[in-house]
Amino acid sequence: MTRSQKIQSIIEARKPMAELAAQADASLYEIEGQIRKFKNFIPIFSKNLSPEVVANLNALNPTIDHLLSRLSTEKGNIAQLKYRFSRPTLNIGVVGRAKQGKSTLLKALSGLDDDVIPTGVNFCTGAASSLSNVDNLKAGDAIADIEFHTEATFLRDVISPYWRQQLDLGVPEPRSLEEFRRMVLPDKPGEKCSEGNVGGQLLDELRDIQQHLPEFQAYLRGGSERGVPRNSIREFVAQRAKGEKVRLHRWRAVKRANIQCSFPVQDVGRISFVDTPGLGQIAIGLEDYVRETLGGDIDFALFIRRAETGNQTIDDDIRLYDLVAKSINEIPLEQWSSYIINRSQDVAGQLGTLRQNIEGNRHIAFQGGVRELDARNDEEARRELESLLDFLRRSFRSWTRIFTPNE
Ligand SMILES: Nc1nc2c(ncn2[C@@H]2O[C@H](COP(=O)(O)OP(=O)(O)O)[C@@H](O)[C@H]2O)c(=O)[nH]1
Ligand SMILES: [Mg+2]
Repeated sequence: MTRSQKIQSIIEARKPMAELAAQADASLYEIEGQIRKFKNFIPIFSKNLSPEVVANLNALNPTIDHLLSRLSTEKGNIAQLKYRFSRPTLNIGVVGRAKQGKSTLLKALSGLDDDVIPTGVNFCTGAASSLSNVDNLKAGDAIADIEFHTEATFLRDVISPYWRQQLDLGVPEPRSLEEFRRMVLPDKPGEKCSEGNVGGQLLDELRDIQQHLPEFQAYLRGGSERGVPRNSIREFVAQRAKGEKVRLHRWRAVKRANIQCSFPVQDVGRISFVDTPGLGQIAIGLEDYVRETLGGDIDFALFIRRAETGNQTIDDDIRLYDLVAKSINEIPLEQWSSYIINRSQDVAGQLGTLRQNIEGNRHIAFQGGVRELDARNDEEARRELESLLDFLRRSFRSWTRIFTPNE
């Protein structure tokens, strides 16, 4: 079976689940309607009933409201599943801290170059982007739709998180962009800052955003710019221009880039990769995206971390895992993730400890396995994609259990 056939078979295998989700959605809608009807009848029939019965019926109201609110949450979850299962592409996302080789791995898997998937020594990916393989472009070509923040979403998603971090800045959170632009930020975090050294880094980053606001402010108009050609994509998504010397700032205004490309790698079929900037102390606003949206955007998460000498603690991995897990309620993250240790020649001996720490931790689990590869080795990366597809083909079959837990 060719790779694109495998991908197609995964996409087909989940269509019945989209149908089950639609049926579940219809049932919930019906139940909700009946409960509302009952609630509305109480005052109408009360006229003919004894005060005691009326009091008993009215006492049911809080329970009814609670039920209705639970139903509404449940409907939201089901809608997310329906969307996920009826998607015409297989979406694979990379998650990890900055500089772990996320973009490098996606480059190897797709065959795309740095114009479309920027990588670099200096925090290169700025904005989250999805890269979809289409067949109406020349191999290697790409064209992007860039979605921008409005002033309001920029304040909410990018600026506000800095005030949620207890930096004790001594200035109130800005209510408008103009207020942010004119605000005098302190030289260092206040005494009540509970973030330690990180507090100073965060404040520097906030100051950096403020200083460079003139370079991207004009883009904070919402909507999207369509048809951005291949050679301009980097200006919207990367933190550095090619060669990594010149800093770029437009990515700050970008909510997301949707890039259509023709992957130079043969036979990848209807696949989409989602590249995310590094999560960690920096780029805190991105955490909201990961927690709220990522589970809807991707079918499978590849956690990736570079093997390094020294520190093999996994606190950050656990934090990231929890964040991604929250983005979808119905399917445990364990079922749609694997952990990749990005190995390089120089630290081969260190892998054991990291692997033990990951595999030995009860809080995190990866049914796709804990795997080792060199993200810069195209052959190895592509072999990994092959085993991932085989895993997905096996595992999607068992997912119908979400809707029929007793079988
Ligand atoms: N030595 C070494 N460098 C790597 C490895 N993987 C990626 N890099 C380099 O590390 C830098 C960061 O990689 P990138 O893919 O941009 O990381 P991302 O921030 O996770 O997307 C780049 O300069 C890569 O060439 C690896 O396994 N070993
Ligand atoms: Mg990157």
